[in-house]
Amino acid sequence: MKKYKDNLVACPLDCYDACQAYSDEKDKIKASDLYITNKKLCTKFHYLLQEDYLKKAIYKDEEVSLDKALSILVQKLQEVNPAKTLYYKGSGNLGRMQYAPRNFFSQYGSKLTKGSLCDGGGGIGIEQGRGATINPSIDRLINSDVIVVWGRNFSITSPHLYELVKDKEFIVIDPVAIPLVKKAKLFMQLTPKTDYELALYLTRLAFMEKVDDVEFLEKYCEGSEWFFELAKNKPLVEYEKNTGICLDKAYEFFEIIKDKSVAIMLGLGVQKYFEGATITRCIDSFAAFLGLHNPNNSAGGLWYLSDSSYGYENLFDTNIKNKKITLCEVDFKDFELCFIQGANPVVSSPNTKRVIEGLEKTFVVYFGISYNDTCKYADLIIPSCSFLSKKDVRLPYGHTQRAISYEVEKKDKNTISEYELASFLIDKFDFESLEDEDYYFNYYKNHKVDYDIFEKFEFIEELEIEPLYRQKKEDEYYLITAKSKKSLNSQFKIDNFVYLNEKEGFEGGREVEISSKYGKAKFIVKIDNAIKEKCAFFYSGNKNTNYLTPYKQDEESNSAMYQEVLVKIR
Ligand SMILES: Nc1nc2c(c(=O)[nH]1)N[C@H]1C(S)=C(S)[C@@H](COP(=O)(O)OP(=O)(O)OC[C@H]3O[C@@H](n4cnc5c(=O)[nH]c(N)nc54)[C@H](O)[C@@H]3O)O[C@H]1N2
Ligand SMILES: Nc1nc2c(c(=O)[nH]1)N[C@H]1C(S)=C(S)[C@@H](COP(=O)(O)OP(=O)(O)OC[C@H]3O[C@@H](n4cnc5c(=O)[nH]c(N)nc54)[C@H](O)[C@@H]3O)O[C@H]1N2
Ligand SMILES: [Mo]
Repeated sequence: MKKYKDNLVACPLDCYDACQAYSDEKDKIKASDLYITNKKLCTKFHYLLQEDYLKKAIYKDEEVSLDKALSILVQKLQEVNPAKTLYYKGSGNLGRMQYAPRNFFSQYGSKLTKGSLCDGGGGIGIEQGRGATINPSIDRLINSDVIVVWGRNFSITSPHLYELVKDKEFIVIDPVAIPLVKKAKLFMQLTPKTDYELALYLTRLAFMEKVDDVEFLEKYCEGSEWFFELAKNKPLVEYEKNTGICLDKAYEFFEIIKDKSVAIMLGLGVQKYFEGATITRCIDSFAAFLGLHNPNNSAGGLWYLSDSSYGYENLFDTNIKNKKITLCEVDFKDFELCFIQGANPVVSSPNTKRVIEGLEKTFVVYFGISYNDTCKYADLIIPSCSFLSKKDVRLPYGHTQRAISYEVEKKDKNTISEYELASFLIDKFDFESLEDEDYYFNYYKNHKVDYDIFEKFEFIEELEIEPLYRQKKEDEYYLITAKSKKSLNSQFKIDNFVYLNEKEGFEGGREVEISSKYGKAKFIVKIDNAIKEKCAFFYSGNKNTNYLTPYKQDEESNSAMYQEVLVKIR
C-alpha cells in the first residue's frame, strides 16, 4: 500500500498546528500519523472539507466563464494606472505558493501591504530580545513540567500541540476563564493590558524567591540588572491593584514552579495593543530572568507564533521596489482597483465601516475559494481551486514540521490556482516569467533550516506603556476578541454575540448597542461568567466587532491593535 508519497495534503488553515493529512486508496482525506497531527484532524479541517466552494466566476453579479473573467481582469489592468492599484493578500491559505500572484502584482507596479492583522507586535518584541522570532524545539516543551498558558487559548487554537502535553500542570493567565482553567493549578484572571506589569511583579518575586537563573543571566544575557531595576519601580501593592492579581496568587505561582522546568505558551492576547511589542518583550524578559531560554537545559522556554518563513527565502519576491501600505490602514478608496486574495477584510480588518465605504468606491477583484462577506462588494470574483487540487508547502509557526500538499483531486474546470493565475497574467503582460511550479515547490519542501541559533538574550531596559485602566471611565468596558473553536477567523461557523459577565446587569438575549470612538454596532447579549467583569468579549469572525476597533497601526510593527479601545454598552 502506498502510504505517504504524492498523496499528502497539508491543512492550509492559519493555525499553530499545520497538520499533515493524506488521501487514502478510496480518495478519503485522513489525518496522517506524523508527529504533531497524530491521526486526528480538528473541527475546522472537517469544515474546510465540506466548504461550499465557488464554482463559477462572477462579474457584476452575473456568472461568467473563467476565461471571460480572466479577460475582464486583463482588460481592467490595462486600463487603470498600476500605481493606483493594490494587491491585498490575507491568510486564508498559508501555503507558500499563495505568494505567486504577488510576483505578478509587484512587476505590474501595484502597491503592496506590510505588517499584519495578527501576531506582528509580539513578533517584534520576541525578535528584539532573541534576535529572531523563532521558538525553542518542541522537545523542550514536551520535557517541561509546568506550562504557563499566557494570553493564549491553548487547547482550542493549537489542539494538536496541546495534545502532546495535556497531562502537565497548567497555570493560566487570561482575563477569560478559558476551557483549560478547569484543570489548571492556578488561574490569574488579570486586567486586560496589564501583562507587562504582571511580568515585572513576578520578576520581583522571582528575585525574592531566588529562582532567577544567575548563571544564565551572567553568561548569556545583557541588561538583566536594568530590567530588575524596572521591576523595582513600583511597590508590590500597586502591581496587585493594577493587575488585579493579589500577592497570595502571585506567590502561588512560585510554589507551583519551584524546582520544576517551565514552558510559557504565549499567545496573541497580550499584544493586541499599541505597545504590543514592548509588552511581549517584557514577558520574554521575565522568562529569561527565570532562565527558561538557557541553552544548557533540555526543557523549558517561551513559545509564541514563530516566523514561519525563518531561514527560507521568499522565492516569489524578486527585486520588489513597490511601495507598501500598512495592512490595517489600507483605505480601499485610494485605489482604482484592489485585488483581494484569501482575505475577508469586511469582517477581519479593523474598522468595518471604513473598509466597506472604501470597497464601494473602487473596482474590487476577489480571488478566493468561497463566497465571503467581502464578495458582496466585489465587481469581479475569481474562484481559486481547493487546497486538494494544488501543490503547496505549509511552513508552520507553532513547531518546525512543514506539511506538504500534492494535487490529490482533479481541479474543477472553473477554478484556477494561485500559481496558474500568476503565470497567466505574467504571460499576458509579457513580464519576466516564473520558474516551473516544481522549482518553488521543491525548494520549500526540501530546504533545511537551522533553528538552533540561540546566542544571547537582550533584556528590555526601558518601558513606556499607557495602560487602558488609566483612561477607562466607570461606564466603559475593555474589548476582548479571541478565536472560537468552530471558526477559523471569519470562515465556517460564526458567532455574532457579545459575551458579558452577569454582574454587569445585562439580560441574556437582549439587544444592546455597543460604541467606541471608532464606531458602533448592535449585538445580542450572552451571559457568561467566564468573562472577567468590565470586559466585553467577542469571538473572531463576529461580523460586527470590527465596527468598534481602531484601524491605526501599533507602535512598532505596522500591525493592527484590535484591543486598544474601550467601549460603552447601551
Ligand atoms: N479554533 C481556532 N483556532 C485558531 C484560529 C481560529 O480562528 N479558530 N485562528 C488561528 C490564528 S489566525 C491565530 S493568530 C491563532 C491565535 O491563537 P491565540 O494565541 O490563542 O489567540 P486568541 O484566541 O486571539 O487570544 C488568546 C487569549 O488571549 C486572551 N486575552 C485577551 N486580552 C488579553 C490580555 O490583555 N492579556 C492576556 N494575558 N490575555 C488576553 C483571550 O481571552 C484569549 O483567551 O490561533 C489560530 N488557531
Ligand atoms: N475582531 C477580530 N478581528 C480579527 C481577529 C480577532 O481575533 N478578532 N483576528 C485577526 C487575525 S489573528 C487574523 S490572522 C486575521 C485573518 O484575516 P483574513 O486574512 O482576512 O482571514 P479570514 O477572515 O479567515 O478570510 C480568509 C479568506 O480566505 C479564503 N481562502 C481560503 N483558502 C483559500 C485559498 O486556497 N486561496 C484563496 N485565494 N483564498 C482562500 C477564505 O474563503 C476566506 O474567506 O483576522 C484578524 N481579525
Ligand atoms: Mo492570526
